[in-house]
Amino acid sequence: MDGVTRIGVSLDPELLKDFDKVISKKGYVSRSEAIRDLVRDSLAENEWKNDREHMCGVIVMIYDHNVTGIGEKLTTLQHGKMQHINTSTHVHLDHDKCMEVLIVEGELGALKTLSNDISAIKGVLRCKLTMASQATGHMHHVGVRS
Ligand code: NI
Repeated sequence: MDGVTRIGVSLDPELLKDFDKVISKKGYVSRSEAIRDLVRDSLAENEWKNDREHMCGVIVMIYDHNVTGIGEKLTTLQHGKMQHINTSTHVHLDHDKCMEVLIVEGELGALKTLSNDISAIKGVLRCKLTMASQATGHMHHVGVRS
């Protein structure tokens, strides 16, 4: 590989054994590849600690559509925060449960608030915010749920 700097890492044998076990389960072909991913994850997580950082990511929620008023509450909330919601997809999981995925962008603090507000709605069974990357703030709005 061009343009890489090689570093030596000292690990005690037990730690290395555990590490090798985990990375082989995950399907890594080399330690270098696994370490690169760990470093990237660690740097990304650090970005997620700064609430002023402009980020993009996804909110995944599961809810019970039978709960009175839940559809309207979710729609009203999302329309109020549409500047942060790039797009949304709804999947009917079974007779009672729906999954909705929102692609979101904005200051991390605002995205956390949006996710917490969704979690607080009665009938929302799970809601998880995952950050993907720092964002430029120029994501295109291709549509929001009506
Ligand atoms: Ni549904």
